[in-house]
Amino acid sequence: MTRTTPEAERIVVVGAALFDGGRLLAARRSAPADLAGRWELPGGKVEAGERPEDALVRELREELGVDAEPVDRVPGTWPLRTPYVLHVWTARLRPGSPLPQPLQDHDELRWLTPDRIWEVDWLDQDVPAVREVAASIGRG
Ligand code: 9L3
Ligand code: MG
Repeated sequence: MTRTTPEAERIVVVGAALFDGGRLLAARRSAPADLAGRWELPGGKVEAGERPEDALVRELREELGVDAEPVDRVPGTWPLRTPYVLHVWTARLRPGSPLPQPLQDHDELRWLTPDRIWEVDWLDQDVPAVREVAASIGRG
């Protein structure tokens, strides 16, 4: 039987939809082994007592070495491995280029133009979120 995790028991993972000149940033996971080689919206777990926007800024600094500014929550909650759920925020990069940081989650980054968004092998879990993000670009 499948069941959805009650809201109070969920742990939110925040992912970033980072845009630059109309391109979306995708990050290739290097760990854990079952996710390695698949692409995701970079981010991570919100810690106890932390605001999701603050978690996003912290994760992007840790993982990509950049300073980012959260803009808007993309509507939707997508299930990950229990008890995690994915929320996505659009974010703006402050000056500086993202680079995978040593001993973090990624080994490659790619900026995707809208016509190339589906050319990378997104994590299954991220596909519906990326679809929503892609639609929101279309809506402007
Ligand atoms: N996860 C899935 N999609 C994403 C992110 C940022 C994370 N866009 C999954 C992978 C891990 C869990 O959430 O199983 C926690 O992520 P992290 O803290 O290892 O980045
Ligand atoms: Mg992460």
